[in-house]
Parts: sequence; C-alpha cells; structure tokens
Amino acid sequence: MVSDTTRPNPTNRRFLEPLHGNPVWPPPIWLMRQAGRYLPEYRATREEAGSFLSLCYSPKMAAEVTLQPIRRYAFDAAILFADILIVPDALGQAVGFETGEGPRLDPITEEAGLKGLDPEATGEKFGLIFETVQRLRQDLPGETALIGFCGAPWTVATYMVGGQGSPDQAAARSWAYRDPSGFQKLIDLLVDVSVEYLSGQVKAGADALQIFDSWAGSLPDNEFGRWVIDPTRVMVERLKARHPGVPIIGFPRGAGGSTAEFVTATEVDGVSCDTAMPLCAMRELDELGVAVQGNLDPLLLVTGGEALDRRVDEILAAMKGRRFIFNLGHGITPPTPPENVTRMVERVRRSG
Ligand code: 1CP
Repeated sequence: MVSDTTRPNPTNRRFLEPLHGNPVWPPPIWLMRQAGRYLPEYRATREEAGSFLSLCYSPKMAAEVTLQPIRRYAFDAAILFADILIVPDALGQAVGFETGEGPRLDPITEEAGLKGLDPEATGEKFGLIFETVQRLRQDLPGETALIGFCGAPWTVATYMVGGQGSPDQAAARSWAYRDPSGFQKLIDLLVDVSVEYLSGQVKAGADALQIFDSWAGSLPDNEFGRWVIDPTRVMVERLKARHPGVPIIGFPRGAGGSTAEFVTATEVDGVSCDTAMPLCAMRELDELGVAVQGNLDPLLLVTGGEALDRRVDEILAAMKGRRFIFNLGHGITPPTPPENVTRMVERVRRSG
C-alpha cells in the first residue's frame, strides 16, 4: 500500500498521482469501457475489423479505438483496448463473440479439461496485444497515462467454466464447491499466465494495471478469500517484485463488506468501487491508504441532465481532498449519448 509504493511520479501524468499516495484536484478522470459502441467512430472501426476479436488482435485498429475517446475527451488515462477473454483464447480455449449475444466458449467443467490449455501457446496472441501497447505509448499525448489490464482469475474462470456470461456464475461456483483442488489448478494456471500477460504489457509501456474481478460479488464470504483475495494477492506480489513502481488497481465488483479486507490483504494501490458502494465506505477505503476510484452509475450517463450533475457533485464533495480518481461504477453502456460524457467531464474538471 501507500507506505510501500509511494514514489515520485517521474512523468507529468496526473492519473498516477493518487496511486502514488498524492491527492490531486480536480481528480483525474477516465471511464471503464470508454472505447466502445456509444462512439460512432468506434462502430466504424469495429465494422472495418469484421469481428470483435480481429479488432483486439489488430494492433493498428486496437490502438486507434483506444485513442478515440482520448481525442474527444482528453481523459487522464487511456485503457488498452482488448478483452479479459483474450487469456482463455490465447491458452487455446477458442472464444467467439456473437453480435449482440456476448462471448461463447467451449466450457471446461472438470480438471481433465485443463489438458487442452497450453501456456506455451500464448506467445503469438499476447505479442499482438503487446504491440498495441507499444504503439499506444508512442501515439498518446505525454500527459496521458496508459492502463494495461486483465480479468482476475475468478472472473475469467467463470466464463471458461460456464462457456458464456451468466447471471449467477453457477457453473464455476459449483465446480469450486464440488472439487476445490481441481478448480484450484485452473485458478493457479490463470494466476501464472495473467502475471506474464500483465508483465508483458508493462514492458511494452503500460504505466498502471487494473485487474477486473467483475463477478467477485457472486461468492459467499467463506469462499471469497480463496478465489478472489488469494489469487489477486499473489498476482500483486509477483508483479510488484518485477515492476516495483507500477501501481495496480483492483476492481472487486460487488464485494461490498469484504472490500476493505480485499484492499488490506492484496496490497493493491487503488480500488475501483462499484455503483452500490456508499460514498462513506469509499472514504473509509481511502483511510486504509489506497487510491479510490469510482463510482457514478453508468445509467446516469444515459439519463444526463440535472440528475447526472447532482450525483457528480455529490461524489466530488464526498471525495474532495482524498486520493481519488473519478470513474463509473461499471462500464459505459451503448445507449450513452456522447454529449453527456462531455457534460460530465467538464463538470468534474471545473470542480474547485
Ligand atoms: O464491439 C462490441 O460489440 C464488443 C463489446 C465489447 C467491448 C467494447 C466487449 C465484449 N469487450 C469490450 C472491450 C473491453 N472489455 C475493454 C476495453 C477497454 C475499455 O474499457 O475501453 C475492457 C477493459 C473489457 C473488460 C471486460 N470484458 C470485462 C470486465 C469489465 C466489466 O465490464 O465487467 C468483462 C466481464 C468482459 C467480458 C465481455 N466482453 C465483451 C462483453 C459483451 C462481455 C460481457 C459478457 C457477459 O458477461 O455477458
């Protein structure tokens, strides 16, 4: 946490300041899924690419869609355009994206299925992602930080085991209950591969990392330590040993009352809070010594108007003077009018 990781930020990238222990105001701002279907220029590049995965694996086009929201809104950070399911795809569990339907994988539901996964095979596909990062570091404005990312082992496992997104992640949870030692092998493999993947992104030019645990909230508290906290803690420990100055943000979505324990046990430098996290709880997280990121409801960006303004002001007032990064509680949704994003960014930047 801060006492271990604070160091001067050798760049002029304001986004990094709260993560190194220094509050800055107005707070830095970026948005989860800031590249995406709400932008007409994204839809055009996506169409040119043909499929979602060809977009992810084309360094030129993936860099282009990463830059699009930076050109429009001058966010303080860009996030590499890729997906958390690149990891299973590169391991050999082919991922398909059906338009409008989300990802589809051939499910792995027991230990024997792990034989089909090959960490040695990830090089070619990971190499394309690292090339995107390299291009981005060259093309981004000097003051814009670049965030690399991956899915947390638990969340990636929910897709690998379920074969698609699900409302309750029942397939992964039931393997974990039925055969914890077999499921542990899948988690351990994802820890190893994800550390290499993130380390490669740092070597290629990422300034900070975010680990997305979008389904952390589906586990009861007696399972949360083993499948959410432990894998993330090990990843943070290994990444810090290799890249001591590179801050790591955790996003244990839905973790609620277990979030403080997540922060202390994993030693992340920042925690991204979902929409349901009370602002008073976000202040308590700051008091643990981490930067706090969040947590506007993405639906307010669709609604716009005074309801949007009011909540932006409430969040800013609650977090003023803290190590805070303005963001959403989850990703931007496709119906978001781009001008509502402009309105919000201006309001955050004008806040004194
Ligand atoms: O063009 C399209 O139609 C594809 C939509 C899309 C996009 C724009 C998908 C499919 N992934 C992405 C990009 C993406 N995904 C980014 C890029 C950078 C940015 O934020 O701008 C990132 C960080 C992600 C991460 C991701 N993918 C998460 C974690 C964050 C979250 O939203 O909870 C998850 C769960 C995924 C899986 C995924 N990929 C795509 C979809 C539709 C989904 C969700 C599937 C489901 O659960 O049903």
